[in-house]
Amino acid sequence: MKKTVIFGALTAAGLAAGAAAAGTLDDVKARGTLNCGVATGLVGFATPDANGEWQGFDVAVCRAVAAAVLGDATAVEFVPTTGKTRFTALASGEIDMLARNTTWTFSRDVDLKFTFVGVNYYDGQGFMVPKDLGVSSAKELDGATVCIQTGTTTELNLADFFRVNGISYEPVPIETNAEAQQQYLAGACDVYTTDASGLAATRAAFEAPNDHVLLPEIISKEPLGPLVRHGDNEWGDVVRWTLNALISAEELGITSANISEMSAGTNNPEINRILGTEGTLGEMLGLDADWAAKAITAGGNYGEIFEKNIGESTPIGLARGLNAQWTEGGLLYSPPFR
Ligand SMILES: N[C@@H](CCC(=O)N[C@@H](CS)C(=O)NCC(=O)O)C(=O)O
Repeated sequence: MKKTVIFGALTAAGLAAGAAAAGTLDDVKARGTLNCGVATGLVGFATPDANGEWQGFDVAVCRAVAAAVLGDATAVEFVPTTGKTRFTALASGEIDMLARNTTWTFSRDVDLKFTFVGVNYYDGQGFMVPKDLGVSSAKELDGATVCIQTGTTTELNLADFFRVNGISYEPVPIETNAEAQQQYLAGACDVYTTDASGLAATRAAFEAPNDHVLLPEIISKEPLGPLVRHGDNEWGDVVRWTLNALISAEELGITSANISEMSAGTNNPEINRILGTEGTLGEMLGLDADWAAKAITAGGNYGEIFEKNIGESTPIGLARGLNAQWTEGGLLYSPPFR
């Protein structure tokens, strides 16, 4: 196997969100737009379409928050971030929140001082190889060159996996997914490793997706979710409960098709509390009574957002799997709206 490129020492250490100021909700309201950090480009998750409009599963979280806070799902300034730049962008206040396949880990919470408000995609790290390589397990990758995005959990998991299995590899450090795709297709590395959802999205963009296989091993837990700075709990609550509203909406059967009808009142008290016809949940958050209705209207409930952007009917073709509702055998479980 090819041996290329040198290892770059890569860590997000040294960052601190200490500069975080409270009052993000007021800042966003005063500004009239939400500054939302997303990926630089990952089909299905966050990518500008032919008209330059951002689309995707992570983008939908930004739009839902903008709709909840500002009543306008288009009032978002999307800020592309790489694996490396995303934490500085959030810590410095350049963005109000990050919604970019980012894994919730101990050190990002405790050391970098960010609050993950929930999980919008339960993932795990996988490997993609060209079929021609003739490899059927990651354990056969001894000596391989591996394309890997810097500043990610992927780097550390990769090192752990090879160490535990007593095999060696040569990392080919990469900044963005687009670059990884290019390098991998050009043969600069034998293997591309990242979160399995990212591999599926990347492969879907290939001219000949069937010439590449995802190996069976999933070597880590990657709970991906939106995050905010420590120290601004009110803002954290807004983002957390917007995500929960999307998840609960699916569980309770609130959809794009029926939301205007349900917003007139139903015989389910929890639906009424979410949609603001009963109780004062919006007021508690510092938002309008119909904040969640606006968030759900922005792109549909969690299930609708999943199906439209990354689901089985899209080229990315992801099954719900762990991301099914708890009532369907998955891990999605919103706390109650009461
Ligand atoms: N889950 C990992 C990896 C996240 C990551 O960087 N993923 C890549 C590939 S799925 C990505 O989003 N690329 C998009 C881009 O480069 O803009 C983490 O949080 O560190």
